[in-house]
Amino acid sequence: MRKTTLLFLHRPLEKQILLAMKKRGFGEGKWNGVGGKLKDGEDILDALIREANEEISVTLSPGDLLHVATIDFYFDGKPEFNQQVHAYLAEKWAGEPQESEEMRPEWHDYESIPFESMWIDDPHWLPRVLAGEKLNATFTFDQTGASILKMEVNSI
Ligand code: 8OG
Repeated sequence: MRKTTLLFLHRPLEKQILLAMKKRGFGEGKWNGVGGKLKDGEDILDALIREANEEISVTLSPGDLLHVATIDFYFDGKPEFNQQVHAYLAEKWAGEPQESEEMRPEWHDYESIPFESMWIDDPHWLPRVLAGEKLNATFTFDQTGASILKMEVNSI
């Protein structure tokens, strides 16, 4: 299955998460973390560090990235869309998050995460990883990704 990466910067003491508004491409108009596909020869951490730099101009060290979830996404009747998302949190980075052509970052309180403008699976796992859990999850969507047909979210 195709692997993609996803990273949320957060401030655990202030209970704030950095979300970025995707300005173009897949997921346009949604708040999300940063990340994307691996380039040839990259591993997951290389890809996350590159994407965080390209999308919001922050610099991360591999040791600052905490793996919090592996999520398999299946699209009913559209196996070419299936993907495995490797989700991370970081509470240390260098640089001030900046807007790019692709993303507009903004801090949000854990209590007021705008789930109505995010991927529909996010309310089922993001609050749990922010509360300190590590998860393995599987979501099956309909062909368009507009509804969840089946889901399983397990603590590891
Ligand atoms: O490179 P591209 O823009 O296609 O990467 C898509 C990004 O979106 C990547 O960071 C992984 C992330 N992503 C999905 N599905 C979901 C999802 O259901 N929830 C969240 N929060 N992010 C997702 O591809």
